[in-house]
Amino acid sequence: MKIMKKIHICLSTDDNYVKYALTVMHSIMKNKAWDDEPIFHLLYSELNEENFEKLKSIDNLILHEIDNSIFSSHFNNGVCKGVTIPTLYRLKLPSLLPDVKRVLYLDCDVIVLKSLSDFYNTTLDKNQYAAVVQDFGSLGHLKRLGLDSSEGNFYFNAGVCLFNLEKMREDNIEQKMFDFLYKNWGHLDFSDQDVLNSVLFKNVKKMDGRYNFLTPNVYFANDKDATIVHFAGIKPWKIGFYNKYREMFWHYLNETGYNEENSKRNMIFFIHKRPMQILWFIKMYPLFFTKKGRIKDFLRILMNLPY
Ligand SMILES: [Mn+2]
Repeated sequence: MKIMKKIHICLSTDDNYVKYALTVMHSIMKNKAWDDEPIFHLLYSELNEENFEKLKSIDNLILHEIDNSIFSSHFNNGVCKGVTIPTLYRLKLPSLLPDVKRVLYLDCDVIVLKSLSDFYNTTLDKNQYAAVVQDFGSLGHLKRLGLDSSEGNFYFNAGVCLFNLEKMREDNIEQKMFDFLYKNWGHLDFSDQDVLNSVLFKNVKKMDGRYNFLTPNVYFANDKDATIVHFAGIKPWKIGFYNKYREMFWHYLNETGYNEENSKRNMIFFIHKRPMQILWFIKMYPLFFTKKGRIKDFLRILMNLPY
């Protein structure tokens, strides 16, 4: 008898991101183990007919319509510092999925290259609300938020979070997150990610980087076992440095039925846009590399040299 292993996965989207959500889901289906059974939960507030139609191509997809007014009543136009409302949906997961014990939340700027089963079934201690991966510039973020930065504590990237919803409901974490958000809105540089880090602080399991492989690391880190690749920073649909993951992203996107041309996005960059890219890296550099001795790596990025 076949025993399928259910994996609850959640994404948030608006009309603009549906094609990327489809790309994520497609990459999951393509690279899953035979006995994985992904169940997709898609959070949205409004989508056009064309997008609803496209979403029908995904099996095991559950649509959850969110009332944006719960957010926008608190925030001007619902937007702050370039962050859109859908990014906040993840904070509502404990009540949105009352029958789900754990859910893997994914940003739409990821691709999944292997089975998610190991990650999804990782053991969590009684006090752990989530399993997550450390972000760039962890120390700086902790200091910025006034969190204890002593050994062992870390700031995580919220683009990939395995949430222990059962435990979060038990301790009323959703309410705590919204209290924190309303109190600090306008002062948070990384909106939902700052909320999650502040409220779940110390009560999360630190996972290996391969479960949220941040693409700027492609130039330094061993990515052999990368399971979830996260386009943190420059999105593959924006002009940027060439790397193999951008190529893979476009491959999966096109397999979902979109016929978009990606080559120019890489090529144009080399001709016209390099100065912009360099400025971006200079701006982000202190956040990426807090350790000494990384200047060489930085120069390699600028020169686009392979190792
Ligand atoms: Mn992201």
